[in-house]
Amino acid sequence: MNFEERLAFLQENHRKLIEKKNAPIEGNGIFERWENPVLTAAHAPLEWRYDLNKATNPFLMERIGVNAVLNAGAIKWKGKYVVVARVEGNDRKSFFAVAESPNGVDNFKFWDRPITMPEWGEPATNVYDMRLTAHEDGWIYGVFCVERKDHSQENDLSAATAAAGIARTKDLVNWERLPDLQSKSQQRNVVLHPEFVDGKYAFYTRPQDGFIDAGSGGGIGWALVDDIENAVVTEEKIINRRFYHTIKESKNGEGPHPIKTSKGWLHLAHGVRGCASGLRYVLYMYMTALDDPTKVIAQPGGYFIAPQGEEYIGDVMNVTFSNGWIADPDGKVFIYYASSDTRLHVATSSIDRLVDYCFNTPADGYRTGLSVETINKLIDKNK
Ligand code: BGC
Ligand code: BMA
Repeated sequence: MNFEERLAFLQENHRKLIEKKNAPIEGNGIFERWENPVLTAAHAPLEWRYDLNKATNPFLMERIGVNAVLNAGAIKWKGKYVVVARVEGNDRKSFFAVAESPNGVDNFKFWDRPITMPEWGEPATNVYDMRLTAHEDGWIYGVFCVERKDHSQENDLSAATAAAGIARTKDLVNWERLPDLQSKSQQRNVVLHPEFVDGKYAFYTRPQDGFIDAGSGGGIGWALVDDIENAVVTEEKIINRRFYHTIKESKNGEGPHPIKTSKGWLHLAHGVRGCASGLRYVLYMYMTALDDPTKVIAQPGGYFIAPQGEEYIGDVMNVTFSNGWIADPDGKVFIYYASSDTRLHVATSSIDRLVDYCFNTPADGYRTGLSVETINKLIDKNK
């Protein structure tokens, strides 16, 4: 193909991919997965990847590769379904980029440029997994993981530190960076609660012993912060614990901020267990009380979404991860989850179904005997 033919070929394929219609797949009744991923590396605009000038790129070769589009924050904004995705280049550096869709399930299109995130402190080696919160203070916040080299261990090339970066915006284009959340431990999966609690900003945290190990961290934490422009964790209480021989034995973390329902705060989180093939990441749900977002009132046992089919395959196998969902005024819920750190999918459900799921799915009994007892109860009921 000559330059012009190749350009037409690339543009046509890109347009077809973006405009591809999506369709729901009937499943377990709790949610519907949709057939096609909503964002992949191939959705990245051609202008980000190709020098489109014939004089400087006569072979029309890709100059900058995009490796994956994954873990996206999500928000309904000006009537559009908007995600802030983690886009990862072939160089393993990830950054944030906004994509929008008219219907939440297909036609996701990236805005012209990725987000230029201002730095705070030592410039980050990597940033990822932004949680978006339209806070009652009027700002849209993005809280994300900031990874830097751990300079206390220069001989270990993989030694790193994780902290929660905080930025805010009114238009999703211009971001004001605030100081990182100050905390005794390293932090990943930090999420800002949308409402003030006791007049303070409230964060879901995930204290960890080191860069990878949640260790003695205990689970998903909660901390109240006086000043968002100088956010310091003084007290942290664990609100959703990890347990032996469950889907969240080794780690867990809050997903997007919880959705407020008439029955309580509806939470989406991820749980991790270690096995011979590595870490397995699945999604689970729980609910907390409206008058006390730290009090768990429902904890369905087991996972809500786990990898299935092609979702198993990718850069980091056996991973489903979510940091974004959108609840429409009519109660429809769009859950954006990534598979195997490679692509972004959508599953849809409703607030009523998810609340029903949380209250009526048996809790984990923590031992096999109780699992059998629970099944027998259901069989008796069905007799
Ligand atoms: C990766 C993340 C991962 C984290 C912990 C980072 O370097 O970019 O995707 O969650 O390490 O394994
Ligand atoms: C984590 C997350 C994600 C990622 C997952 C699996 O720690 O923060 O970025 O999806 O690991 O690699």
